[in-house]
Amino acid sequence: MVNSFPYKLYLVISEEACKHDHFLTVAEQAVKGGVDLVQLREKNASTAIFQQKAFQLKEILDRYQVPLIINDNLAVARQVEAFGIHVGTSDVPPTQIRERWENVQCLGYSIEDLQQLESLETKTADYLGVSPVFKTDTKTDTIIEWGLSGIEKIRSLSQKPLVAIGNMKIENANEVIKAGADCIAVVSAICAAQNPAKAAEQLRNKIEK
Ligand code: TZP
Ligand code: MG
Repeated sequence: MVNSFPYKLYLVISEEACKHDHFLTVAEQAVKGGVDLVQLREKNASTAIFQQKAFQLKEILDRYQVPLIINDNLAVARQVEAFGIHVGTSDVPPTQIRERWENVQCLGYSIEDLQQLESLETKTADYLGVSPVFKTDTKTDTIIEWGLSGIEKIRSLSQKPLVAIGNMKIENANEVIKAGADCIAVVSAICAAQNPAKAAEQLRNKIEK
């Protein structure tokens, strides 16, 4: 379990989301620009391919001492000795993750409705993903659009670190932080950028502002 959550700019990456460069290049550039936490989210890869990509990514991130989170796949997370795992409401629940991976350092859980906040699953998580803050083409099977008022509401009800995800970009990063988010998570704002390092740097500047 993490005692603190110092992360501000969280890259959620997949090979498919990277439009101009190989995902490993994008990840390295993003870290150079100011990303301080990375999640590998491979929805369509087999466990073998997912694991291979995770090892490759971790090797790069280790050089910069940036932690790796694995989306959903507990086996991959454990095999690569990731920093943690992120799960949603239709994945293995956080209480079971802790039973099956006693040393998990950072366990993220997506929040899709307010009732979830009272659950043991939410209390078990190290950080909460506010998912999604704004509608996004990157993930369309979502059930809510929290908006700034949603972040404010969750902030008033929970002490957990809040990670804002869903159409986060330079234009809205600062107001999302002001509404109570601790960290901004992005896919396309960095993965689809012509210059991922510059995109990360600009986002980081907005968050710090
Ligand atoms: N979970 C909620 S929204 C989302 C995920 C993985 C996708 C965010 O992608 P983008 O491109 O940053 O809007
Ligand atoms: Mg999931």
